[in-house]
Amino acid sequence: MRRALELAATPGVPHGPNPRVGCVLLAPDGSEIAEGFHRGAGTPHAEAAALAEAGAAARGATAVVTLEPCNHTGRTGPCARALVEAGVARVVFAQPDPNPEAAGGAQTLRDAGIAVELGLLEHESRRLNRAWTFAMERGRPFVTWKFAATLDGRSAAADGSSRWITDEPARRDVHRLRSACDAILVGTGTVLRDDPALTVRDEVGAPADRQPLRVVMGERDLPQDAKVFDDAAETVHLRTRDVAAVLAELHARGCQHLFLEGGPTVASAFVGAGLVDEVVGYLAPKLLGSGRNAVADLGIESITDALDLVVEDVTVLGSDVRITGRLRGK
Ligand code: AOF
Ligand code: ZN
Repeated sequence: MRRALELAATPGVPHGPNPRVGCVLLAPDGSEIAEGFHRGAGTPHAEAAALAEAGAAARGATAVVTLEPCNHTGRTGPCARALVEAGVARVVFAQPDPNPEAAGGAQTLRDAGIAVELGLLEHESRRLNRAWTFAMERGRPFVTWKFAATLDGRSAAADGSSRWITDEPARRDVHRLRSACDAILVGTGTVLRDDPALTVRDEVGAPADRQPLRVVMGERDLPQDAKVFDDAAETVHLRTRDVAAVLAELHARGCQHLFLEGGPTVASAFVGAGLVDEVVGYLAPKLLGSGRNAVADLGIESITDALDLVVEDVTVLGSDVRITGRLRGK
């Protein structure tokens, strides 16, 4: 299963709507017959790739897959049936398929007399497909709120200036995180004040191959010459302040991972509604003493009511520090 997970995570697979899946076929003596992994929407599933490589040798084999074999005919045929037809004797998978359209493969396999085991390294598979799994199970995108602030929590000075709080390595890191998301959201206030492009630039500053959807939320009108309306990427302006409605709309558009880059008002709307799952804060070794807070009032009066983060990572980037945490209870 570790090898199957490694295959699933093969670098170079384009970001898309499908999960990352790996598969290893083992002979009864435990030796490896074939391997496969999924290379993105529209291409063969991991199991199909491994079965194609194995040919007749798949008869009597054990298939080790990171995800429950699918049971549906989508862009490709059902893998559960393909495993049955190939004469596989046993299937071990990590993670049950949370996609209601594709689930049920384990039962199909059992009904065909195949031994099925599940749950091996499940956590690792869920982690690899964190946003996909979350969106399938919860019916909304996984939300990461990113902000940059001085050590005393200011995201802009008293005169409104905010360029540049963090240094180049932290800014490059933001582009890396943006590129792994499906949509980037800010409020109308950020567009009117900062006129950000909200695109992904690669190491040398050139536009990346794929651009996340740009989302502007809020009722105010925006100038048509704002950078978010250039043709570098697609943009939607959602004229609402209802964060749940925004997430429902983005989910319907296939967004699994939303990157919040808004100012304090947007941040507090999402955090206050309990709709931020992960926080990525870049802290610069600077002090301002006054100016805009990274997040606006959350209605919290006492330290005992503070929202707690479970810290998952702390990384030094140049002179700045990145702290990544999950909101407790998520
Ligand atoms: C994958 N790759 O290796 C496996 C998947 O649109 P389709 O036909 O490609 O189906 C996508 C669904 O199939 C996906 O959401 C998941 O539930 C299931 N299994 N998907 O992309 C794979 N095994
Ligand atoms: Zn499949």
